[in-house]
Amino acid sequence: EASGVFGDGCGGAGGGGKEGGATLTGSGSLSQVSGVLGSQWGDEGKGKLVDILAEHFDIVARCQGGANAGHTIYNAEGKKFALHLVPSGILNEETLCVIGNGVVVHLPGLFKEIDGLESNGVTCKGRMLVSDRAHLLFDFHQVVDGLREAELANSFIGTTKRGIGPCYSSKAIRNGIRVCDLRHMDTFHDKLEILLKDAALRFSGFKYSNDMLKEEVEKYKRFAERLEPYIADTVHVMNESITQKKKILVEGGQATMLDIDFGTYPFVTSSSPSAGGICTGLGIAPRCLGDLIGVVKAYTSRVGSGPFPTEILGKGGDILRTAGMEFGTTTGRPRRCGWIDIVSLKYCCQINGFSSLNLTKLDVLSDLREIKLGVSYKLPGGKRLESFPADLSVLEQIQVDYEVLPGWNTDISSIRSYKDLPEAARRYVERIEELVGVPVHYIGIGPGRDALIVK
Ligand code: 2SA
Ligand code: GDP
Ligand code: MG
Repeated sequence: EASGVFGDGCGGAGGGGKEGGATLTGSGSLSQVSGVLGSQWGDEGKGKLVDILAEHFDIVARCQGGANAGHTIYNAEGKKFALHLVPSGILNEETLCVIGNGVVVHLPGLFKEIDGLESNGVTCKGRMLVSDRAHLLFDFHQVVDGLREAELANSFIGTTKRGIGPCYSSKAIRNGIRVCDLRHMDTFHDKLEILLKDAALRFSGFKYSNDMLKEEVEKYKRFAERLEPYIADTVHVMNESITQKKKILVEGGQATMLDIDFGTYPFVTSSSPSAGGICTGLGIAPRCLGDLIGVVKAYTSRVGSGPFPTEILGKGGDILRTAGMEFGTTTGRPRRCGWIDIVSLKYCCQINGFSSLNLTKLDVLSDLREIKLGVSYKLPGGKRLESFPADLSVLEQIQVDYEVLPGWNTDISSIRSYKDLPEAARRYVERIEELVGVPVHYIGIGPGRDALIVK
């Protein structure tokens, strides 16, 4: 039968081997290939939505980034899991998890994560595939990440120091080492030596010895054996799955405002966390993409340096950070906090074409008397900006116009139905929908799996 991905296997509502999800979507079932993407500067709560939706999908796949991501999820018993490379579908026993070609894979970290999950009763073997085209991220990439940050001194990016930029640099400059190279250990030593030599030539602080290199190669021989059952041509697997009408949910890491092209460059990550990254990072054709859900926090956070127009400095920011427990899932760094930014959110909606939004952490705003929404940017002379500026010097000058709405001053964390939310909370949600022009289908009112209102 298989008419291929250009036959009737692509797109469409529902589709797939898995039934429904209707009760979870607020407007019928999600498309055969759907995605959950960050629409601020990360940590919007993508992992939680992916974990919740996973039971309606056959596959949950990561397409970009690496162990810089930190997705915190809770299982049915309320046990906490912090995932970095393993997709957030792993807690759902029937889900196949895929680490796509666009991901950069640090094997020591991946095995540590797998061990941690397995010791907590979550099986990974037989349930997870790693693309043979994915690039390997080595310990030395992490060292180089740190050296680059140190070299930048006061203009440091505030990376997670997980080696992400250096590994994508190796990929772009075309001497990277891929997962499929683990099947050719005879040439592995020489390939790795080229990378280490490069790093030593560039950074006087970077040293390596032949013994270290040999040791690393021996380690990777063991890793190669351990990884073998996970290695697959995931491009083929994804496209065969589409033909077989299986349902695929793509889990974004980071967010559009950290996108290498669309984010606040150079204060961005080195991958494409926006919609385009799904196609390049998994080998899925654009016409196969269906519903993309933008995850947006009811306020905004950013970790690392770079422009943040609606940031609240001082005590106000501390209140949100404490109430929202805004500390990095990977590094533990305190996150900068501020009001929701409608200008950047609209920009993210344009780029990604979100079909709906998941507004998360609405509960965190419950104690505030007033809530602000950044609705437009203007230049010092008063001229309004039409779009999100590329130029950081412009972003530094802009002033944000705010709309102020009343708070609701009551605990909403046990509410499960939209109509039961206080009127002021509903007004806030509906104002966001009005300003952005995209419906909010999901509202997060707590970290737990059940703390979700479907509108
Ligand atoms: P990198 O390490 O090269 O990707 O850093 C470049 C920028 O991207 C930001 N970035 C993130 N921002 C928010 N959350 C991320 N994941 C972790 C989390 C972060 C943590 O879930 O909390 O634990 O600190 C993430 N990953 C990358 C980073 O802060 C830089 O601004
Ligand atoms: P991700 O990187 O987008 O997956 O987000 P993180 O897991 O890094 O950060 C989101 C944090 O907020 C996690 O600790 C979640 O458990 C938590 N969280 C997610 N949704 C909600 C919500 O609706 N309310 C509250 N209070 N916490 C939430
Ligand atoms: Mg995170």
